[in-house]
Amino acid sequence: MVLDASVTLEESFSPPADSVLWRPEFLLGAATAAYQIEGAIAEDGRIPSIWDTFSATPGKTLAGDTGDIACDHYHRWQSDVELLADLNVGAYRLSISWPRVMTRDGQPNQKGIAFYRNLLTALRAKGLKTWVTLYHWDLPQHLEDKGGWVDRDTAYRFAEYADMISRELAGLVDAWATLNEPWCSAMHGYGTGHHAPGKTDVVFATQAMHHLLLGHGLAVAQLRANDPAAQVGIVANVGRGTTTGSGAADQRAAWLFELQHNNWILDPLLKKSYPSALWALWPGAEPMVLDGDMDIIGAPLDFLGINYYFRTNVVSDGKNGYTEVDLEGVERTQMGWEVHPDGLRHLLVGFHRDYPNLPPIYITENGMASDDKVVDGEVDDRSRISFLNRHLAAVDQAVKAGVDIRGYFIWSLMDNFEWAFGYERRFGIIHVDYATQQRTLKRSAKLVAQFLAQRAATTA
Ligand code: IFM
Repeated sequence: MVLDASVTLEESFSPPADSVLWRPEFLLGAATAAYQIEGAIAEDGRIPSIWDTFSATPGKTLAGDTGDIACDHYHRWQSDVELLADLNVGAYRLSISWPRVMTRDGQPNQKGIAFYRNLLTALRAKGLKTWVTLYHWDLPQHLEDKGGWVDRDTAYRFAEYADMISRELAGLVDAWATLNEPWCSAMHGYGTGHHAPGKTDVVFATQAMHHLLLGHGLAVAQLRANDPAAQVGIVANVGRGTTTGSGAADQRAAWLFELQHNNWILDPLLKKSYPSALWALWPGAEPMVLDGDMDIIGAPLDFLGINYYFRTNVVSDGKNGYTEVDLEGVERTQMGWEVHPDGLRHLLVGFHRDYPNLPPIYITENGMASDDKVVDGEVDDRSRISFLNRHLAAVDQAVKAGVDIRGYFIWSLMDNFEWAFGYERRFGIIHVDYATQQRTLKRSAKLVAQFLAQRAATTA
């Protein structure tokens, strides 16, 4: 890749000299997920996932888009690894497709496993650290047919998958994350129905969350046993909630928003209990928890992955909950999400204060969607550069406030299948032309590469 010589570091990606970003040990990477980029949904023995079923159901995704082809990464992974190396990033976060690597009867599918073995080997050969998520939402459909995450048995099936794949790939992974964003799997999958499998009952959502977390805890033990040199953690999406309301009920509404989004996951992981206020918010939805579950869920972690995107403004609903109220005149991304970097700083500092056993943090996702177009071979995504700059500054502020944050992954390496929003929403620092599968480095990608080259040169 040839960098555009007219683009200067000072112009738009310029962390101050004392920023943590300049430290060579601060990991800067890019992230993707299997279903969002791989395609090849019926090749080499891959079996159907809940997202194949959901996206093929009319009305579930924008324009009826599916992940059938996506970025065709399954066939283009070698050139995608070259692009990653050109970006000078220190790490790549990817996910493994459970239905690609495990047969219906729980046996390893060696052809699917070979894809990841080759990919991880190539990444390592380029000097990249490998961050592997086991579950980024693509549950095998046959497990959903038996009840999915609402059924406790799925947690045990997940542990078997973790056991199998960590034996197969031991030594090739720097960091294993069990789950990506259990909140979305549980709430959007089983509560709102916006995601696969599209169920809509909060009682399902809370039980699914418990089984996701139980599966996580069981998997942690397998990963540690099979791949002792690797770090083991989990990735949670977190949300900042504030209120424009003036009353105590509105303040409580904002508190409840964060409790529901953040503490619902972090308390069981780090305090071995669910926040009891949840059951007043969702009467009758307390999950069935068996003796010993919370100890399994609360197993020590090497890292906590934090995904952050936006702030939500809420007011009291006049009962025991909250209602979202959009703020006027604020900066928003193509998703309609408010750009609010200080929310990230605020949450990180709060987690550091509230959880004495908080493990080291990696920001495992942060980024924005914009309606990027290729013009004369270039993609000028200045809004993304500004977004990244401001969020990285927020991370730096949190580090200076004492939070142990060790890395940051941009979501995403390339434009991809944005779940219910299909291909219209573009999160990548690399543009993908889905008709030709042509990849074009956006301006943000070039600046990140340039910054990392400069960092390497100044710290060599
Ligand atoms: O694309 C998703 C990703 O799969 C999970 N975290 C949020 C991203 C943007 O919506």
